[in-house]
Amino acid sequence: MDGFSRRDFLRTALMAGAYAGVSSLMPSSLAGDESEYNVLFIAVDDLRPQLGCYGVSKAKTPNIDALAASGTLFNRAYCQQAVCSPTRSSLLTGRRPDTTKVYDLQTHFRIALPDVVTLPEYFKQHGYFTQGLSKIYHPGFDDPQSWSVPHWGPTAPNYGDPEDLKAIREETQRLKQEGTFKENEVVQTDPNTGLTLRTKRGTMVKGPAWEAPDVADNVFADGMTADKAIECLNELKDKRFFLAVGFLKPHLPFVAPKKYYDLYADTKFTPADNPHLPTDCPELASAHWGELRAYKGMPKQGDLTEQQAVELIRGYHAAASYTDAQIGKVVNELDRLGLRKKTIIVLWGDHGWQLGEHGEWCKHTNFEEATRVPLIFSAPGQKKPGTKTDDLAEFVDVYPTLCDLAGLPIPKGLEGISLVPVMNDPKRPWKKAAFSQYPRPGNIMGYTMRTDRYRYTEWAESGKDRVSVELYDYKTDPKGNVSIAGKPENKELVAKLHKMLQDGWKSALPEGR
Ligand SMILES: [Ca+2]
Repeated sequence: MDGFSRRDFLRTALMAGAYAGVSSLMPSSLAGDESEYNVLFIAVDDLRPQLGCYGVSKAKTPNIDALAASGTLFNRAYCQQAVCSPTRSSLLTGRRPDTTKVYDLQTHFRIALPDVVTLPEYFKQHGYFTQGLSKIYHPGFDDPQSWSVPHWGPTAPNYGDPEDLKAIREETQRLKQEGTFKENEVVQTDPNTGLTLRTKRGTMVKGPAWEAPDVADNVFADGMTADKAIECLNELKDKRFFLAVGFLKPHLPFVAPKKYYDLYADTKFTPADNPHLPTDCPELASAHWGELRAYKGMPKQGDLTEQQAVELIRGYHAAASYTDAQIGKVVNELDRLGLRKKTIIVLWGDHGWQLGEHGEWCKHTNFEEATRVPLIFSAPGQKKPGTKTDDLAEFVDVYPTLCDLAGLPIPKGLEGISLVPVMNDPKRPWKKAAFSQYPRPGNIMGYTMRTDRYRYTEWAESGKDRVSVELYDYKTDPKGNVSIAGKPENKELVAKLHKMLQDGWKSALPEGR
């Protein structure tokens, strides 16, 4: 963020001496060559903080827990929009959805921001070798200029059971014969580069929502990705690298090798105890979890059975443990190669995930469970390894934080701030609020804001006065089960929070930032 925070951090770094010369005055083409630190950037799809290190004792995630024990865990980190492409576009450009204009899965950020320098691209400009593996940008919307070599993606089956794969093939064939199957379509490309800018989604034929075949890790995509990442680390070990490694689980379907389900064979899971919309919450807040309903055996409408809910929760944990094990392989290789002492690691799950809370499954809402995300930084020589902070953090902060940790100047135009001051002092006063948003059909946008104590949300149709409001007080209602926005005694509080939301993220920054 500024010279002070970086200097403050680097004073304690193992390699402080070697860093003294890195500053924003250095020609950008040389900065990476002079920088001491690599970056291992780990993106996990649909991972909420359902992890041991976040206090979830049932979760078996020893590798992510170990990473947290070596770094800083952000206990209250929030994505800017709880669905894949919008959150990834936001984090990777360091801009919020209202700037990227990516609110759906069909739009590339280069339509609104043709010249934006993405996070990996920025490191590339500073002499880093940047490489992306598996899901970093949303599938179909890669950004070739971000990478030194073409992006790599695994080719793997979605299921292990041949019967499940056969059923998908047969259903696809049937729809094609019937004439109702639609292929994914590219509807807009960049005339100069041919880059896909806008797509139209085709038919997706789904299998079961969970499966536990007795197969090796690398039969599926994430195991292949871990193998590839290990290969890349060996190739890149003498370069200054920014290696982005994406993992697909625990995204649906919860398909993981049986050994990860076996970890939970004796674990008793129970459905969420608040499986209903919060009291006095507007219907607009609900997303109705169409994503899950599309899987075989899931109800097309109405509730899940208790058994289904429990199996989904078990599957989510097993799929997260599978990814945790793959992350462990990659980090262990970094250790084995002796690269850990010069590699900054960041781990993030792209948005939260509702496991039945508020009657919701999946993401696509502005609720706490959909917007709260895991975020862990582990940097060599960091002042307070193994600390957790309750200071508010946002995904737009990842870009400037990595620049700050690597000693690169923080570019202009980013809409977040470096979290290095919090890594140095996890209890310091920090942002007053974290902001997220989610659109609904009919030109409606829901803006939400998490403060230390409250979540305040407004839903409104563009250009219209009518606004639906939600307010949760986590001090008196830790699960956010009752919206108290309409209570007469909260009129002044609602007015104050409304103003804070209107004033936006700049007004919520810490003093002096
Ligand atoms: Ca996702």
